[in-house]
Amino acid sequence: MSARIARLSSSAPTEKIAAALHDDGAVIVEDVLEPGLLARFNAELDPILERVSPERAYLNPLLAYFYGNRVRQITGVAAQSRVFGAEVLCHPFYTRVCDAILGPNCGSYQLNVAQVMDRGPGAEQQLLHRDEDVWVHLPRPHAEVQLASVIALVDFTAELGATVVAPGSHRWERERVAQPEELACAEMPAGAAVLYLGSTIHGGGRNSTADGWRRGMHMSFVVGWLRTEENNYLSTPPAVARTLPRRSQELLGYSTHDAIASGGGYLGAVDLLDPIELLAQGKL
Ligand SMILES: O=C(O)CCC(=O)C(=O)O
Ligand SMILES: [Fe+2]
Repeated sequence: MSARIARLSSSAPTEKIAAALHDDGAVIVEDVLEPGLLARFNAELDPILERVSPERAYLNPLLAYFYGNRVRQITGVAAQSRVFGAEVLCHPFYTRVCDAILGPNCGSYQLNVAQVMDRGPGAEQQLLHRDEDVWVHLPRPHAEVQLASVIALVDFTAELGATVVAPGSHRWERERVAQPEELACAEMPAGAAVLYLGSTIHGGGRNSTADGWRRGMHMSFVVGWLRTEENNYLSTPPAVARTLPRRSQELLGYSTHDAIASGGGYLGAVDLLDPIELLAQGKL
């Protein structure tokens, strides 16, 4: 694993972060979550993770193989962690990067999936993949539809299973397989994040430690006109969404996707109205 991922600080100009993503398909950004926020988030996750078993049910055998049985997962994080729902999900850092990467290709973007992935001892390297392959029917080439990330909630080391990325692979032919020397390991301190495009090859790393857990926040965003991987309206139903900031409600898909200004139409209406307004009026 001798390839390198560009490294920037979260205080770097958005254009620099976006340029690294467009050039290399991935970038490590340090200090995405400030220490106080990180500590409060982890404190909220601790008791939830205590109750989670790595042996869990999955939609189908492929997903069971993909995640394996050594990973503790928290899904529907916005409904389980107030810190996530009110502060991490709508963090201004993600807004400015998503505005730059996804903004030009949609009326608005939304959360695709939010999962805490606590990869335990014995977790094997995930099958290397492109996240955007869930939308296999989307013709190629296409504009950028997804920005994905893993936030390190503990220090990410190679031994602990830091995310593995193939920089530049967003431009490769579909069939090309990443060779070991083309892979980079996203070693980074807690609070940093590795950001990658939907078309960049990557995967969770192998946890070769005897007793360490690699706690990461897998969070990705997608243009508002594609169906999301996690059903965010059911995972974070109106009763919970109502208590979250409006920006988080938007990201959870409660607002319509309005492309009328671009000559398109709207998506996601309820009773021909914008559900986020119905939520605000107590009608949802
Ligand atoms: O946990 C990681 O490092 C990456 C996870 C991932 O790529 C995925 O689940 O799609
Ligand atoms: Fe992935």
